[in-house]
Amino acid sequence: MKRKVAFITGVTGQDGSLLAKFLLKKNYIVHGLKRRASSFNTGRIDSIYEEHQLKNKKLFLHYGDLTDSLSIYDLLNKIKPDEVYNLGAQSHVAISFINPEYTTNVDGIGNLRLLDAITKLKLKKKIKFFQASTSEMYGNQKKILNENSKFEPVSPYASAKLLAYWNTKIYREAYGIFASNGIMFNHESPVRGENFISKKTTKAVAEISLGLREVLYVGNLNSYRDWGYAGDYVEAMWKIMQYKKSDDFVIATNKTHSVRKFIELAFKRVGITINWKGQGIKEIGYNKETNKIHVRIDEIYFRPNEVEYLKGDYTKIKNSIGWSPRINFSMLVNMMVDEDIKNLKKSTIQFKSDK
Ligand code: NAP
Ligand code: F7E
Repeated sequence: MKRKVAFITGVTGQDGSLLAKFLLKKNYIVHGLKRRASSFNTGRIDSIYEEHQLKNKKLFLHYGDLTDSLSIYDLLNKIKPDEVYNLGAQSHVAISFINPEYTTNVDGIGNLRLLDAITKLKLKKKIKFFQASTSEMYGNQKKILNENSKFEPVSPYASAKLLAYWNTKIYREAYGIFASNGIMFNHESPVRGENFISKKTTKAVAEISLGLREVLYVGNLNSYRDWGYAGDYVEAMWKIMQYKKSDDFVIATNKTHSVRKFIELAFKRVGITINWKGQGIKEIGYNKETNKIHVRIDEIYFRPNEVEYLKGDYTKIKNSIGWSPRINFSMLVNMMVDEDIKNLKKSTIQFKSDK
């Protein structure tokens, strides 16, 4: 059988690297877009690159950028993929307030560059397109959200993603492209970026448990997120692309937990019970047994606008495509803490033997 060809933007990121692994296991040929950087940015895919590229040429990386129409057009023309997964983005909500124009260019117009290239190329092959849309598009509604809920973005990241969401729909309807949106709620993994609250917490907890630091500084403890496991979410992306028709699907767990709860669970994994004292920026989280302070608030992590509560209803994808999450919240937190401890121990041993 002819091997399918996938093109992934954001292949060096959390989801892109997990999706590349997933598709390679399914015998795809995978092409990924990577940005030029002054230091290596392929840490998440180096192991699979060695395994697959050197042995039987299944994984190819190409320099390019979502802000560069020429590179996008040229690569699609050369690769002629069966499936395009647009996962590339400036994906940090707080940073989108600092770099709103750049975020809009990459996250909003980047999507348009891909969609427009697909229509203009007029390839014989029908290219399928997946857009990594986000629960941030809903903004602050404090209710369970599904495909019919209204969008009320409250950050430049969310409005850029909403532009991409609409253009995905518009190109589907106007040009008949197979173009689907996965409206994804937060999803994490051991390879999550280190400035998202999940990974920032689990890494700090691992360091605290090994005596390498004492305090974790955070912002808003009281927001709620619907946290799932990224490995489950890349499977959902692929299933959406194999479905009989293109459409928009919420990918979520239908559960929500506070940042505070995430932190408590992560500490629990290493045997520390966190108690809370004080209010606002004076609030602290301390070890119930030793009284040592392990969590403090730093205002720099507050956002100009906050999404306080997110919870997604994944009934549509469950009933139509047969996808459900496998990893629950506590399994996710434990997995991330365990992996961070393992990696830290490895690097400490490495450091000692290097000395
Ligand atoms: P991530 O770890 O931040 O990865 C983003 C990827 O995009 C990286 O490979 C990054 O390259 C690349 N990128 C950034 N700017 C680019 C540009 N100008 N041109 C080309 N590539 C660029 O994000 P993620 O968590 O894997 O998320 C994947 C996608 O899903 C993103 O679109 C995100 O907005 C969306 N999403 C994520 C979540 C979530 O909870 N994870 C939820 C909903 C939607 P470098 O490695 O060089 O930085
Ligand atoms: O924040 C609060 C913060 O940055 C989660 C992205 O993948 O999911 C992600 O966006 C919550 C927020 O993720 C800190 O204020 C407290 O309420 O981990 P986060 P996010 O903003 O929800 C959506 C679905 C995406 O699409 C995005 O690409 O945690 N929080 N203290 C903190 N957040 C961070 N980053 N750092 C703190 O110290």
